[in-house]
Amino acid sequence: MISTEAKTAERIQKRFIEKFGNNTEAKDFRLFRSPGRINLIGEHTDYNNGFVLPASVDKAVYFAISPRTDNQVILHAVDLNETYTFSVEDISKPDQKWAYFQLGIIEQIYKNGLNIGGFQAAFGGDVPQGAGMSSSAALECCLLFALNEVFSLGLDRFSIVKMAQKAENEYVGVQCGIMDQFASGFGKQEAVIRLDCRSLEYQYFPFPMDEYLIVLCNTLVEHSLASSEYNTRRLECEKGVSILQKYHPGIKSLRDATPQIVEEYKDELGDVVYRRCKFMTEEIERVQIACDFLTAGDLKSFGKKMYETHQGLQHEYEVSCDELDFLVEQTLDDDSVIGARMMGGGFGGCTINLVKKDAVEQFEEKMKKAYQEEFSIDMPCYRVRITDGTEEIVLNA
Ligand code: GAF
Repeated sequence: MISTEAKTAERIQKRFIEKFGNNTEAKDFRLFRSPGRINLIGEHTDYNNGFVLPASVDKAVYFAISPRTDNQVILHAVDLNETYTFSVEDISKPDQKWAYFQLGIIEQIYKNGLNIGGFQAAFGGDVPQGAGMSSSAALECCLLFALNEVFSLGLDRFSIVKMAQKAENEYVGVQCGIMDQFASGFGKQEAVIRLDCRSLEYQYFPFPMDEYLIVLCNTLVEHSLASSEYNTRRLECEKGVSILQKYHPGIKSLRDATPQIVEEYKDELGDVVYRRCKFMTEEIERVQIACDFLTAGDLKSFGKKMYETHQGLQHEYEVSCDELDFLVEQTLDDDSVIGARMMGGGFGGCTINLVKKDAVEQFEEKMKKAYQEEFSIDMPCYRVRITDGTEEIVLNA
């Protein structure tokens, strides 16, 4: 673990000790880490049963936790300095929205016929919120992984990520796909994960970081359309499936269609649904092509695919926004950037950029200046490293 990560972990552990250190159960606490994620290519493809190419990064959520002898749960949100206490059997929705993720996890434990006792936990981390880096998936995976260890629930990693996704769908109420939880749970140092979101088969591809670095530019905006439009896109894709299915009964999701099939039924799909289906079928194919470029060590061609993805997300899938488009546009005449696009659900969050290592400082300076001039916002940039997924950690004394 590099020093910035260790510092964040230490901060959470220290807070746990300050808060709970004088009760007898606290001395046996354990510390867990779940990372946020990036996604190189394959956006909105997860809920269409397609392919994605995410990786877990060195910005993470940490949980320091110990079981209690009673049935109380005490959750301390370090970064908010707020505490929520409840009985482990009571999973009704609290006023504190931040506790939905944890309660959603406890609900999933019950729904799977498992049981836990009371526990106390301090949690927090450095995954920027609203940046499209999956801070919520990290939170869910971290707590479930921790409870699985502490209460010996016997869950494997697949069950953990699937239950974490369900917590988000059923308790938090966000109809996300599986990508974020999978990336947080299955991340591997210096590798991206090609995940088949239908079968959950996955393959790691080494991602070379010797010549280029991954830099995220955080727009710091989160337009209110994000969640409503996300659900609308899902419905539009389903509508496309129901039309194509009439002619090709084997099409159960857009994963089973091709750009050629979509083209054939363009008129019947109608303008909007046609454009959603066009983007989606092309994007699913693009992930496969991009992986071939990775295997061939051709990062420049890989980067070109990222630009194509952005074009599609901007014009056909329509989930981008002015701030994201502006940032991608700034890179078009920059020789030090070989790929850039918006990342995640859209309507704000970050762009992901592949930038020549020796030009990163200049790149960041230029982007910050341009963004400041255009939007009067002091934009943060993050150089991310690809790390392992959810794990237990022990800090040196
Ligand atoms: C969000 C969702 F949570 C993911 O499941 C995925 O659909 C992503 O948007 C878009 O690719 O992060």
